[in-house]
Amino acid sequence: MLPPIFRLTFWLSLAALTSAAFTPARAEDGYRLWLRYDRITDEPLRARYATALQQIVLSTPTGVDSPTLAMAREELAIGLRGLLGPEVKITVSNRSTVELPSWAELKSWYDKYRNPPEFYTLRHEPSDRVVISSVSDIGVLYGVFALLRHVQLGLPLAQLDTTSAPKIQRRLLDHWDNLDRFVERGYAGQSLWEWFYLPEIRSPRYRDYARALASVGLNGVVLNNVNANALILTPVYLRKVAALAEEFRPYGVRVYLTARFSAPLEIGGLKTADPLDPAVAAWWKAKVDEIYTFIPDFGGFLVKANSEGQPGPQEYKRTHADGANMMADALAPHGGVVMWRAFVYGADVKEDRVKQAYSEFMPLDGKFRDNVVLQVKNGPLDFMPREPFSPLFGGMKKTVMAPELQITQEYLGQSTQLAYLAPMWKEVLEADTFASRLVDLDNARQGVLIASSPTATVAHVADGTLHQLPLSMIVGVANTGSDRNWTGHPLAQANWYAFGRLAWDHTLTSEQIADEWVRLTYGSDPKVVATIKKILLGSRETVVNYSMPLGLHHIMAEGNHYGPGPWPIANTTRPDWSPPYYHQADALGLGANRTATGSNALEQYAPQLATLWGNADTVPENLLLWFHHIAWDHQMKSGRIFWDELALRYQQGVNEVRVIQREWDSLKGLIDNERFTEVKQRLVRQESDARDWRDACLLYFQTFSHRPLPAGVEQPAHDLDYYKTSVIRFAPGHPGAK
Ligand code: BDP
Repeated sequence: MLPPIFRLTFWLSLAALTSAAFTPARAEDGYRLWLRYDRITDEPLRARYATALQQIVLSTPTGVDSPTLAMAREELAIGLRGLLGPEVKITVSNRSTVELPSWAELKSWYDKYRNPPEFYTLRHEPSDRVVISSVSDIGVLYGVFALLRHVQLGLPLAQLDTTSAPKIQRRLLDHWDNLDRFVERGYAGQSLWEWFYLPEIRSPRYRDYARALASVGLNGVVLNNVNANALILTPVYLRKVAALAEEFRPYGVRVYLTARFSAPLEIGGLKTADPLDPAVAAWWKAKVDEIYTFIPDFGGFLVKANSEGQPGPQEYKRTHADGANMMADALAPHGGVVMWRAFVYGADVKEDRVKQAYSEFMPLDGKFRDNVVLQVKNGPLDFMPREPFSPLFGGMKKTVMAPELQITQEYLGQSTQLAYLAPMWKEVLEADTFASRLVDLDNARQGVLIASSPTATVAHVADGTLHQLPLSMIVGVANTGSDRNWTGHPLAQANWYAFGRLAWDHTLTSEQIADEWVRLTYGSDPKVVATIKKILLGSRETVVNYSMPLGLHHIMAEGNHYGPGPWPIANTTRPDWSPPYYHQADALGLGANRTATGSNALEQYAPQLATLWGNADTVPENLLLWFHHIAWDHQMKSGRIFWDELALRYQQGVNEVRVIQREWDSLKGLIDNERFTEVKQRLVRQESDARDWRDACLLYFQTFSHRPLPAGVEQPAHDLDYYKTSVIRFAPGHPGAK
């Protein structure tokens, strides 16, 4: 097999060859993602770049070459050759001739602000040299990707000079991948990890995957499913994990694993997994020491405990903190962390499910070790198309919290429908928790390395600035798989890209990220850029409109979570898995009353928010049914009654898909036929799915409202029974699909 660098080169040069030689008819399969490096067609621009970029200096304190710098040089050489043509002289040096803060000074910033040295500085010198510097090799690699992005986007050279540092330290993808390569809630084929063939046989995709991660600044990956199998912790699998870690390492990507809490019983021969039992703690310590002999830079464990049937400390009458701290103590000497998930809710608990995580974890604030991160889904329920932010972000003050976002579109049309998720994530990251302001304003004003806004948004919790905690992390549940284009839906690549860019810098806007991604992926034709951007930016709201508008949630089909299913689930022992638990439809109206007269989930938010959201007239309309039971004839802001508004929102969602279809059709001939057709076909399916959502939900809710559909809403194609009995079988990504 070719050494990795050549595999990469071979793959890229093949791509360049096919693109140059067979432009009109080439098979455009999407494999190259946003790293295409096609020749710049604007000749004056290309010539300007070619002159300015004749010499590139990669500058680090040591100036010594390394595997990471080798990747950086290779990437630059391939990228600039593809984009500009002539060969570029690339050197590694320890001398930066431009005026930079001293290395020592830069390093002290990092020590002060706790960020690892991953920043980069780009300088274009008058002598037509570009210097990319950092205190670390990985920082230089990030700088290389930034330079290539700059050129790909055709930005002016005058704007090249920048310093950029990640706002969040650990920026991770979580894979819900099983050892048999089934991906739970994965819609892009099988797992990328070929466990059977590892460690000897290594797919070139491993490097390409890590390269894609590094290109957007992601630096960690949890390889396996939160519904974990303890076998991953046995030496046979650790050797395989070590092989993946080796492939990823030059790209600055560290490997993490999920740890099954009952592993001491399953693979350790112990009789208990009680975290306070010394033998259990000793077993984990030995296991962790062993892991580090295989993977010296192992990142740590992710744990789903006492949730949806997963084992945990509560089986031994211990707290989540007892469990997390026991593992954290084993990892601490090696610099590893424990990500403990807050996604817990009990089968027997009577409390409103959306309140349970807060009730469970708030009393534990301050009880976790420094190297424990509480991993909190963005909303209090479960990745719905729209949720308010989880109240834990505003509540806990002494616990490091990592927002967990879902890149894979479990509840937003999976890989069949289009939903660009950056606007959803921004909504959460920018939400003001109204938590007490602890930000050091003076530092914020001066420092480029900490957030400049004094508000207490979820982003300020995530980047650690709000409570000045020593660690910061953000996590996205991956949407990648073995499909040739990585993500199934060609436009879902934008979500992978957007997650990485936001993890690096949460102040970027959805629009900026969409603009970048479209240009990198489809080229800079103004009509193509404007059209795809417009389609992307509105797409998440469109899915909300035709599936769960006005704050509706959890009304999807049972099990596969794909289509509509607002009716009760037959024979379930879990009322909290049945949609009426959430929508509470009755003769009076619709929606969950979470005000003081209902479950009072509002009490978990800051008083300012509880007041604002506790009133049906002041709560944002898009969260109305999350917090209120609304009468069918309630007057809405539009002047319509609620029932009519609801019906028209569903119709609006369908209409918007039709607009997207027309806009996409206008791109025929302007982009390659392969990706054009793939998206076009998916949009046909999306329009039909949107009608199903509208019809099934309105017919079902109509059995309570007893009102006619207002003018402008199309009549359903079938009766309610048809939708109730149309069960989708063998849907992808559904564990235990039948
Ligand atoms: C739910 C998924 C389930 C996951 C669970 C989790 O349906 O497959 O195991 O989240 O996050 O959304 O643990």
